[in-house]
Amino acid sequence: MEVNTQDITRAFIHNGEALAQQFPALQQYIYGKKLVYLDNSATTQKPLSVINAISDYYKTINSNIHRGVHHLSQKATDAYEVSRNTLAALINARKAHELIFTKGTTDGINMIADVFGRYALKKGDSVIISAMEHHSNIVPWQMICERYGATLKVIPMTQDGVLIMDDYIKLLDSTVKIVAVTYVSNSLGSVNPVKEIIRLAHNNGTPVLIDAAQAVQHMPIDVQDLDCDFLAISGHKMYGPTGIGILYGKEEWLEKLPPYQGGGDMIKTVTFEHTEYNELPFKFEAGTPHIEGAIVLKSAADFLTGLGLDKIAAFEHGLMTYLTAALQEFPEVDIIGKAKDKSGALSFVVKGAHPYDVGVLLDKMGIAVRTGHHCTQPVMDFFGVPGTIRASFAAYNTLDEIDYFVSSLKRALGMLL
Ligand code: ALA
Repeated sequence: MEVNTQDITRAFIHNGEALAQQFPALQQYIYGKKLVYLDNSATTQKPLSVINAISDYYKTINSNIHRGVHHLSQKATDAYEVSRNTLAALINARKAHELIFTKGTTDGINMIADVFGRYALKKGDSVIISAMEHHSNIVPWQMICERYGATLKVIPMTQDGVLIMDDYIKLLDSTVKIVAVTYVSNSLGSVNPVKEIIRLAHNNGTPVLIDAAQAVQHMPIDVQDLDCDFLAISGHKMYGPTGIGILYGKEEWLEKLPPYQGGGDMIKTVTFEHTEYNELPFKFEAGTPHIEGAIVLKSAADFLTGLGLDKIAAFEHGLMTYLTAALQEFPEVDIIGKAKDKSGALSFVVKGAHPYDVGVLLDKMGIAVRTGHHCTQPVMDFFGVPGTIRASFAAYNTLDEIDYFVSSLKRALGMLL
């Protein structure tokens, strides 16, 4: 593959400096080598704006929300709702109350599997997922199908890691009550045609949940344009804190689905005989939430919009193209996932070397990658590999880091093969 490197920007420049300068964790040396962090699909590092927002929260706001009349409680409540508004704008939701704060993508998917299962699933029904789902978009549906006697159906993929749309169309029949698919595969990097998946499902009268955990940090997302019914994201993969995420649901769905958990905040009135549930979004936010995380998530959203998601997508596409071309020069390397449209993650195996051993040697050279099945065991089974080595990108990575990664991989393979 011929790559014109002149077309690729070497670093994302923001406010006159390379973006990595805003990330204290990236300034570290690991085993005497400058850290090269390529495990961004697992979690991203945090910019100073996010780190400072955490500290500011505890210095000036810390209080419980939606409860106290006192100043700090009001301040916390305001900041919490301002963050919800900002995140609604980030994904272009029609209304802020269509966003529920969750623990993360896994929590959001489990929530919908549980409440949708209660609302709609019965024996003989089915749920469609895809062959490249993360375990968190397989297991909750398996559990719920088992509970109600429904069947889990799987959209197959090609050897390139591309969903087979003709087979999807064949699976879409009157038994299908919901479709749940990932926007971007965490282990293959494939970007799925989710808009078309949603359109076809809607023609069948079926709602769709999108797992956007690996998309929201890499490309603009517009839930109204996609017309998805539900969409789940995680804060920590988009430069924000861990333990916080967003579940978007169309108002009409969130209104009719039953609440997920019972507790404080999700009620209007309670007697021993009957509970009247609160309005959206509080109906789905039982108990004291991760207030700090929710408030700080605004800073992560501001960071993304400040950089520009179109610019991030174009820049990271350059990193992906550059590394793909470099890896193709290694005769012993086989890239797993060859979809034309890829984002975020590049997986590969090395003939004659276990992914774990490659990962350990790279670590000694200061490079962080993830090795293993990446919580997608069915993907590994499909490709007949025990696991892969996965380099995954963020906007702060640079072509110099990719050059160092490639030369370090060469050294590691020299030791192993
Ligand atoms: N889902 C995360 C990953 O792909 C943890 O690494």
